[in-house]
Amino acid sequence: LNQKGCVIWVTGLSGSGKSTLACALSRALHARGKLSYILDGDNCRHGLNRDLSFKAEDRAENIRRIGEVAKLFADAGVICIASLISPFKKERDACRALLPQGDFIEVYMDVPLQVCEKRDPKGLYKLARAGKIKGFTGVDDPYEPPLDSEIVLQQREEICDSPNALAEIVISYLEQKGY
Ligand code: GGZ
Repeated sequence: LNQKGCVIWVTGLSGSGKSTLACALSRALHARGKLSYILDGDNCRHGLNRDLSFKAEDRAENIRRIGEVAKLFADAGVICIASLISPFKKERDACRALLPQGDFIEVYMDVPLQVCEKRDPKGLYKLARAGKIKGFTGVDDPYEPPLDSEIVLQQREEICDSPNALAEIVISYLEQKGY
């Protein structure tokens, strides 16, 4: 395998485009002959993390486990794309600390809550506003924005940039860093 492993940690609110970016990025890497693997929070909650809820301590454990698994993939030389809300700075930083300097690349999907809420692809914000989901991130549960992400993908507009364009920003960063 002619590549160096790393973790691309995609954090942001529900509806900020984490999973979409992860897919576009994985495809763009594949086209360049690079092996990647996506660890998606929502998907992992059906298997590895099916015992975890959305209360703070379970979110912390969700982040921790995905961080540990991502490290294993990176050790194996894979570009591991972890996409989960990961609302807490402390847990994100703990995942960062598992990897050698430079091998943890945090990507912040910086999309205002109002934009995510307007997109509401799964209708979850609507349910949260109606009180049918309790403790929804951004509505009645916290999100601590990263202050020092390697990459910030800002989307101030409702009409989003194409996922491929965003993926290219990450690809450029990776190329520049020799991955
Ligand atoms: C936030 C929730 C909640 C609550 C269900 N809060 O955008 P989605 O729908 O498709 O993905 C979200 C997913 C969040 O799981 P994560 O593992 O990424 O979260 S965390 O890192 O905080 O552990 C959302 C859906 O699950 N979802 N209930 N209460 N998002």
